[in-house]
Amino acid sequence: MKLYYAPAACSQAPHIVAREAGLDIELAKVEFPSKSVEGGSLYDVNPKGAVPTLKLDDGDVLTENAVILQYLADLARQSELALPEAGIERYRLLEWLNFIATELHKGFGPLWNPATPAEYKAATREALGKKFDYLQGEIGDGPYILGDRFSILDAYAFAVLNWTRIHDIDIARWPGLAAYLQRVAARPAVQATLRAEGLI
Ligand SMILES: N[C@@H](CCC(=O)N[C@@H](CS)C(=O)NCC(=O)O)C(=O)O
Repeated sequence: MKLYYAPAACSQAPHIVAREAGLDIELAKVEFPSKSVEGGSLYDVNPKGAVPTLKLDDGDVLTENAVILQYLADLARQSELALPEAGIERYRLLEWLNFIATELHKGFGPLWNPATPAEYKAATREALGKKFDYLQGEIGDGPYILGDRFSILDAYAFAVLNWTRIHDIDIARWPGLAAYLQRVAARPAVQATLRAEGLI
């Protein structure tokens, strides 16, 4: 399996999950904004030109973070990362996954665009702040989103919440989230991921 990633991008979530699960994964670093990779282009592998992109050993290519994360969790069925088989727990996890993908991850969208006017960026930060209020209230003392069990949700939320540093949002306004980020960061697999991405 090969994971196309960019340092500190949302591809950090499957990168963390692969390491947490001890999966054998090869990394291909994509240069942004050129999207060049291994002498070619990310578009050669994924016409959407986005990371994460996961190339499976049989040549199939999977895209979309929320799907790649579920795929990896299914490969790690024997581990803490296993998805609940059925019942409300499964749908609760999917509900969170959708929230992280569509509200948190994509909530940052306008902040990445240099053409976004300053007032719109300010409104975006405010809207994100409301999502952070909600997330902080739900996590409480956690230690993780689902309580005791570290899951794909934490890998994804961790990657995305760290963008607050890039976009001038002071995470200290949410002490519960700041503490949560520290807990996730302390996990050996997360440290290994950050090292591999050249971030520490
Ligand atoms: N819908 C995709 C979006 C992934 C995404 O936003 N990736 C960003 C990095 S965090 C990216 O590659 N952006 C480059 C682009 O879309 O041009 C998913 O959920 O995986």
